[in-house]
Amino acid sequence: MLTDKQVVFLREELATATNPLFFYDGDADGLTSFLLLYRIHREGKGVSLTTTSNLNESFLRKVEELNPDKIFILDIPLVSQEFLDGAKRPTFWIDHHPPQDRKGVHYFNPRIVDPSAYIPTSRMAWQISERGEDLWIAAAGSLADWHMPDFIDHFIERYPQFLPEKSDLTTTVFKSPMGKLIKFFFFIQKGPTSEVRKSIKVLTRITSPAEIFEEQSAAGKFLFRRFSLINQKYEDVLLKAKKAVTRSKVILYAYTEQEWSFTVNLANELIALYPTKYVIIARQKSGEMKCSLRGKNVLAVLQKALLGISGSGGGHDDACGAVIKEEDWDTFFRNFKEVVQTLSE
Ligand SMILES: [Mn+2]
Repeated sequence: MLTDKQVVFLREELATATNPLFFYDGDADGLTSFLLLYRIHREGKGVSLTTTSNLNESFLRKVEELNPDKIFILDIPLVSQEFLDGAKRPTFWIDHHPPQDRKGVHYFNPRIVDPSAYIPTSRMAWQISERGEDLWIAAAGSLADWHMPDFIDHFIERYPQFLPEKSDLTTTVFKSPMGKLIKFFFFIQKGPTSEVRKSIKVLTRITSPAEIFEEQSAAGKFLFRRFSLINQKYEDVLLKAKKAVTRSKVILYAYTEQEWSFTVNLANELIALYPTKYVIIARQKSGEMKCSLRGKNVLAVLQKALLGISGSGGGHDDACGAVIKEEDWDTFFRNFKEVVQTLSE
């Protein structure tokens, strides 16, 4: 968490910004972090990173184009020194991935002090915001990053239709109506750029989740329709993925959908529903298999299975990603199953 002093400092920096530029990660934690901070003063612009998690010098074009007086970087794991040197503006970076060593930036990361801390960026953005109307955005952001927020009782009291009672993360995120609200912040960022941009613009003005989910305004109706369409596509693939579950320790679901990627969401939902298994969700695209992998120490399993394979991967101990050349896929998968097999012996 941010200290009281840091909260006061960041509030002041936001208040005195006239045209802040927010770079944020294109997932639910990133988007909710942006919304929470943007909605305090409704000034400036937001730019999401969708295809990379590295804010490098190629993004200096955006800085020149939008000419901000300050830059806020939210939930982005990597920022290049060249970007920071070239930006030439006061820059504030709030994140919770492994700490980086950079100069010329006000860097806020709870893992600098406590390497085991797990505080989503949106939880810190909520410390800065505390704008009562936005409690639902903050709750969805934390839960989307697999963190039960300490203000959940307050949320339940205010929005029992989304969460009738306190429970564990799996039940809250995947087996309660809250699940839809969390998925909303992921799925609204998928699809054609122009539609995503419009959706986020509309979202900066929404006053309650009921405005969306009960279609209480034209803006809410627009967002709900768009979410429902994407969510239906997700439900279709989820159903197919669940059918791939057998007695085997490894769940593999490979799909080819070109336009819509649900890989990360599918992997997270399946491992929550089948916590003792290993999950591989693979999307076939341009001669490669892009995978999300989940399971106990799956990173170590992945590293062994990758030996001699054209492919690469990395991430956290229990959740990682990999890209494998299509022609090596069968060998890779055989390796993977063998490593899992030796683990359970
Ligand atoms: Mn995050």
